Amino acid sequence: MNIATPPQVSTNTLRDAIVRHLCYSFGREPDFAGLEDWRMALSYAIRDHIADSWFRAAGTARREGAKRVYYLSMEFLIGRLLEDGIVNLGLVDQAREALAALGQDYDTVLADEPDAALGNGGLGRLAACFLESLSTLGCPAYGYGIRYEHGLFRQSFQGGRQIEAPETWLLQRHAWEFERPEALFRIGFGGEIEETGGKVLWHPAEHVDAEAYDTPIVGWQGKWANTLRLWSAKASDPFDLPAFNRGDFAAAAQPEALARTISRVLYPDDTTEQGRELRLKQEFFLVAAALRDILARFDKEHSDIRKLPEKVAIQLNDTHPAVAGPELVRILHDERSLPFEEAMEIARGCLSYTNHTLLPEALESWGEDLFGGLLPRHLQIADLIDNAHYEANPSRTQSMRADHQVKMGQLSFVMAHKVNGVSALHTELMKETVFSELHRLHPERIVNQTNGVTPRRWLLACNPRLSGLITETIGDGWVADLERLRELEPAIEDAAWRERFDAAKRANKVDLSNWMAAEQGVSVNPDAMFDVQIKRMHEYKRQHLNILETIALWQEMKDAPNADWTPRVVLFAGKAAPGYAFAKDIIRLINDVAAVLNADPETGDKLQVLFLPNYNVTLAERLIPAADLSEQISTAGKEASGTGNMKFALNGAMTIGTLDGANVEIREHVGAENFFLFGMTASDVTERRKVESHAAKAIEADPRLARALQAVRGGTFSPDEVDRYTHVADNIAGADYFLVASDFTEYWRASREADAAFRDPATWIRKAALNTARSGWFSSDRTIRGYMQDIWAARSYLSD
Ligand code: NBG
Repeated sequence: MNIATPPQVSTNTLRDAIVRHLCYSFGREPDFAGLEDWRMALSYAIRDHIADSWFRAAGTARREGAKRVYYLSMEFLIGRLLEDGIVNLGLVDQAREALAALGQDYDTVLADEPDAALGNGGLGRLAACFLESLSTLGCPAYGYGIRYEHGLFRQSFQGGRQIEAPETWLLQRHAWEFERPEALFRIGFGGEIEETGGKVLWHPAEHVDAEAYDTPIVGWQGKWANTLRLWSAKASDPFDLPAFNRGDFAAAAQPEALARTISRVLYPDDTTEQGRELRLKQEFFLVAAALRDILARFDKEHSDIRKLPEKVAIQLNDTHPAVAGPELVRILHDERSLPFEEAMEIARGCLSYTNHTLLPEALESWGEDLFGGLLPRHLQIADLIDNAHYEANPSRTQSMRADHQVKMGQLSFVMAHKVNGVSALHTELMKETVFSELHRLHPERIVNQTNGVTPRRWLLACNPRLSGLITETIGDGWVADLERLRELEPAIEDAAWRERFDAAKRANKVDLSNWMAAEQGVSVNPDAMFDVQIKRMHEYKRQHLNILETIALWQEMKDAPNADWTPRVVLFAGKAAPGYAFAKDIIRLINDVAAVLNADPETGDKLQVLFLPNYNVTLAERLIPAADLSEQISTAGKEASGTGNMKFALNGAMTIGTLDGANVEIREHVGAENFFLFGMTASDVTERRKVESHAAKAIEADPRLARALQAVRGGTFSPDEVDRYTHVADNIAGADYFLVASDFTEYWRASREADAAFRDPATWIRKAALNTARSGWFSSDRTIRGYMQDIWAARSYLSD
């Protein structure tokens, strides 16, 4: 059970390993190697050490017959992995020096790695942080997902408009995965059901093969590594030879093309469903392959299937893998002959479900024709589950099978032994709204696990200046025990220390400014406040509130150009779902506003706006360490948690935000005086929506808002097409479901408070540093410990 730490690796050993891989894994002599060759060789040299941890961890788990945690997720937003591996193995100096000895620049080599964008946003990044924390904590675990050929689309702008291009991360060589042709499962769809002798058999009409690709995910100090297993779809019968011999080459290639469609694209949308049948196919493909794999591993180690819940914990990341309930019951009942009730109990003992949103349009529900056409036996089982649940709870009024639908939220709830929300507020709202009846029937089932982020990537690796200062001040114990950042508090009272904190932030801002000048051709003032809103584009996240306030500020600056304004650089980044027209219009509006403001000689040195294209994990790692102000301004009750909000606070940015999601807990931890709060609460929001013409009233009461809206409506930012944004202004002045108008006045007030605070550097720096010192609770290590204890009954196999 004792896990040895990996052997110390010297610069020379690492250098030799790089050269060896360059020559013998990639067939390149050093003199002829290009950047990608160096990156691949370094990655393989690092991967060797990760693989050693990985083998040791797998061996321990097997020997101990350990309970495994299985995290089923349609998204894993892992980003780049090379720096992550180097940092977690503690090999930064050695890698830098080894490359230098070979005439290569460390940062350039690292920057060559493609960013694996196998997710949309917070939900996918959370899954990635969780895998890293599971490894850091030594909890045996697998992430199961899909190996999308194309991750989230690549975004660029043309005339301010979002342009989508396919993401081609697999065209470059990918260093981290191991293909597992032996881990292959045949997955069926459609077909018939046969009932014979009291047995039910499903005969699918169509098959595809799921082939595994494994990526080891290493934890802090390389003590443990878990597996991310991604499934790729291959044709079961790759080639239709008779068709080929007839000369019909297109038909011959069809089975292959059809199958590959399943793992071709990640749905570029985290709130609505598109391409419905394909999406359901993807979900079942993931679930069916994962469950076969889980059971094969269980069968190797144990003989009594009734022990499954003691050895297997399966977490459903949102409802996307919810068909795991019926599929596991089908396997246990139809294939392994357990009585139906018992099959359901065993499945429920293994399964638990995380809800990530209350937005009604994001709660999956499938028409029974579609569902039953693709998964006929699962539809029957969903009915049986629903009936059994009704018989046990006759006071129930809502069925998961109402309106000819299969409601995946309710199905997940009924099939899970625990259901969790992702922040305290969100969990309470779940109990009061979407799951109120199920909560009444099963009051012990809903628990909260507030999200977290891994401090290895989101502080240690992405912000070496600040993390260096922290380690110098309190030692490096904080990396594995983030709450120890509290030990910084005495140092924060020391003016000289605060200056060093500030110098780190300023240097990060200079780096970002230089990068933006080089990449975007825009020079910004590094002494201005860097005010950052980065996240998916959505009306509930209210990027339009931010740009309206920016417009109002610009108008006031023009009224009094010589007043003592706090200079601001307002930065945005984020992708809009290709079918979400309003969100795309907001991107264009922001770009149009940026063009006008940045060219204004009166204000251009005080107020600049920039929308950075193609937001991804790598861009977040660049922006967050350089931020002064973190914009977390969603309509209260809509953002389940947020995790970007945690990354900013940890890196010493102040938050301007509403009482929504995890903002509530961030404010409690960092202190109300170190957080710019504004806006309505979730219950205010519900009440305000009932007020007739609430938006018109808010606009009438605030001339600043009226003037800013008038500029949007009147074509100030679209002189070539005056009415381009009339509908945006109408939306805000009309129904205004997300209460942009009603929260504007308070948001303006809080923004000016932020301006005033920023003009007093001593106070600002102290507040910013306190944000860092008090964000320790938002480590995903804390979150994962919570899941291990309250949901999975899983343990750590590390000895210390
Ligand atoms: C998102 C929420 C975020 C939350 C992440 C991770 C979905 C469906 N939900 O607020 O919008 O932080 O999940 O829990 O993507």
